[in-house]
Amino acid sequence: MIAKTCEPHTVDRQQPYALDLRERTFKISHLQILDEHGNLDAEREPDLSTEDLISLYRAMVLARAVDQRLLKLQRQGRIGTLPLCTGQEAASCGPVLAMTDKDWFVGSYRELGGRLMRGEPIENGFLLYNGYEEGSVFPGGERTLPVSIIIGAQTLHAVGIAYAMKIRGETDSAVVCFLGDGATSEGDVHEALNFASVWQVPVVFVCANNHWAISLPREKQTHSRTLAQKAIAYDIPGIQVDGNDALAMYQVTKDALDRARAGGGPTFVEAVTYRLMMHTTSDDPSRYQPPEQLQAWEARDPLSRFKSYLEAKGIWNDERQADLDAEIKQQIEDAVKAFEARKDFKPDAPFDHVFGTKVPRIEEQRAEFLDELRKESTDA
Ligand SMILES: Cc1ncc(C[n+]2csc(CCOP(=O)(O)OP(=O)(O)O)c2C)c(N)n1
Ligand SMILES: [Mg+2]
Repeated sequence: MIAKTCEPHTVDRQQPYALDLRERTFKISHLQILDEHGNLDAEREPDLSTEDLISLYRAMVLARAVDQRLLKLQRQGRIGTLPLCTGQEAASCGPVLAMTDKDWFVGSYRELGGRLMRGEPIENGFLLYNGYEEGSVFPGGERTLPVSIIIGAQTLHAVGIAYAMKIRGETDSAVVCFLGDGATSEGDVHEALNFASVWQVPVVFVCANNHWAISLPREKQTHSRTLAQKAIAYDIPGIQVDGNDALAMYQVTKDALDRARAGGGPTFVEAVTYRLMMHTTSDDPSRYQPPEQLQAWEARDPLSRFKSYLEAKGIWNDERQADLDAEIKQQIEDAVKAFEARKDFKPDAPFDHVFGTKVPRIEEQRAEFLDELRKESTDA
């Protein structure tokens, strides 16, 4: 069989032959609506109600407070290892405001704010990072996938879900999939992008470029000047957004979701943000993070700029802030109490979830594990 050569319409046969990469013709657009001082690009201000704006701010403040409380609990030995999300609140809360309950949230582990906005109880974080399986489920959370620690793997799940939607003819829902900058070096992500485009499925990838993959700086992990440009190879629109600007994150996700639901296919959003705390509680960023870089990003905090914006609109003030802080403090304390009062820990629960049905080899391992545990408690 003679294969027909198929030339993409973007190939310009008049271009002089050259291997010089300095001539790059693609362009990546960048969206920012609220700058780091809270100044607004009024022409691009999203059409959001006061209620929506306050719920967005509340979610970001709550996420910050829960994150800091989780860190303290870990340092006191009351909880296990966990990743911190401080600084990245806008990158997940903005997108979640644009989502409906019918949309699927497929996340990594850096989207605490977005998860809380999806209705996940605060207690879930405490449970999850203390080894309770129950921390991965919640009533009404059927379309919110559990935290994925396997870098990039969730992007395949997202595309699979979106493909199922397409087959079923669902046109009122789409998938928002979160990943990190480091994940773009995983094969899974490229397979996911490839099939998302081949099948033209309704998925929005939100890639949080927080400048680090543990201690590896973004520029040592990829030579691409932007992460958004990676989408071009798959013929997926790729855009860079100020990931600390909750309004821009909301707007870009809304536009991408509208496009996806209308059959327009996938979008790849690079949310430029920064991890203000350690990678996880077992990491010490002072060993690799330039202090001036941290300071520069502290000044671009997503919370303070959003607060300034609300104040300028006349819908926020110190009194409301004090009320919110007190309410959140109480809410977190209640969740800690509920979590620490639980006595129903089932140490062999992970064995329940390896396969859907019982498998002899897993059951042997369960028995061995429980036996070891019994021995340890009798020795103690
Ligand atoms: C497949 C896989 N490889 C390696 C790891 C170990 N690991 C955990 S977090 C991480 C860095 C991920 O960086 P990035 O995607 O930028 O996400 P971030 O942690 O910055 O949110 C790595 C390599 C893992 N969890 N999964
Ligand atoms: Mg990263």
